[in-house]
Amino acid sequence: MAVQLGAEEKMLIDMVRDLVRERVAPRAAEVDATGEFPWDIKDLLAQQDILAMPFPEEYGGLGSSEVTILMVIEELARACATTSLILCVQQLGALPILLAGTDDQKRQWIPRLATGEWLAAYALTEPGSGSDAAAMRTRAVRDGDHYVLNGLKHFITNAGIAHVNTVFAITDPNAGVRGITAFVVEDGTPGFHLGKVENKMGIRGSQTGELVFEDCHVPVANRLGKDGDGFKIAMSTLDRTRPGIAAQALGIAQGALDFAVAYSKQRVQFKRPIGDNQGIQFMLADMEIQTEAARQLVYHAGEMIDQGAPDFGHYSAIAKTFASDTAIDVTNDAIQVLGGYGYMKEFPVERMMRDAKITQIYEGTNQIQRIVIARNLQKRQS
Ligand code: COS
Repeated sequence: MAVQLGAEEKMLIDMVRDLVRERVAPRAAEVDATGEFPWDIKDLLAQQDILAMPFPEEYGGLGSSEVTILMVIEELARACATTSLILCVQQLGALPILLAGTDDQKRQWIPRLATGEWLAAYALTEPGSGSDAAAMRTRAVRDGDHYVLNGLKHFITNAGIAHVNTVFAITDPNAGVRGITAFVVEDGTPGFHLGKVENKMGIRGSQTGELVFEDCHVPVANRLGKDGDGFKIAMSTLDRTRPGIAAQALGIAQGALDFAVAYSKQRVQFKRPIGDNQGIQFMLADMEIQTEAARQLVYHAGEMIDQGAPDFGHYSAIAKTFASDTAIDVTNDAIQVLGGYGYMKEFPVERMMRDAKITQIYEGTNQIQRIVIARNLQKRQS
């Protein structure tokens, strides 16, 4: 399957490739080492309109196709997974507004997300509700023209740096999944603050932390959809964004493979480049087979979304599972090709392996993806 891109999209991908080589790749190791959010890179993505890609033109965005967004995420992740996550989460945090918001709500928040002036966050997970998203405890109680939020969200990407936080909370504790409602909580809202910031294995430049709600008054005007719509909004958002994580995993795998191939050509042992050995060639070939297979699944999921296929979530889950498992296998093998050098921080492949691990976990573990896939299979036959 060859994805057909228009001339503009091709130019955009070429521009991103140059940008990554010149500006992103040279910063990647430092971003990982310091663990600080790369504001300069965020500004660069904003200036180049990359953060505008997921948003419709009428709200100041580029209105890019999902396939193009995935290709850009892939290019960014080849050099720096943290950088690619900035685009992924801008889409993740804003999608509930695009899917369920009114025109007024979209006009209120989307244009400044599209320019990159504001960042977005998606706050679903809590200490006691990870895979079981419906087990959340954060409460939202209606009080006149406000809701009062109390609770804690954790492992939230962009915690404390996002202006627009999409937050899911229980409005009816007796209604199960139909008692969850979605809100936008803006940075600076009284009763809303950053809690603990996590120290992570990978994607270290991305800020992950807790969001704390203590009698936080959120206007009714900030509710997305109706009371009780929250769980469906959360799930249909993830159906659309999981291919972004798959694209990130694909980019990491491609970056590690590129590095391993180059190394195998110049590293000499036993008087010849190690890449002349069939043992290494077979490893490189297997890495390429997996990476290329992942690419086809990622682009296919994007095309399903672009076409509005009714079961695109099925293909999102497949792409995310396969691409993230591939990223782990390929980065692991890349380290092996480099031998002892692969284990050292002087070379990028150990960082790539640490970054790859999260793609098997966030936006739904690969075990959850398999549940989604299996349930879809059963539904098709019912
Ligand atoms: N799109 C729209 N609606 C969906 C949906 C989807 N993809 N998946 C489920 N729903 C709806 C169901 O139709 C059902 O609605 P009704 O009660 O009206 O029929 C409701 O949501 C509950 O569905 P279900 O019974 O399948 O929910 P479960 O509690 O069993 O959870 C999983 C389903 C496991 C798929 C869900 O909890 C999940 O995705 N967990 C992972 C969460 C995650 O990805 N976290 C990462 C956060 S971002 S880093």
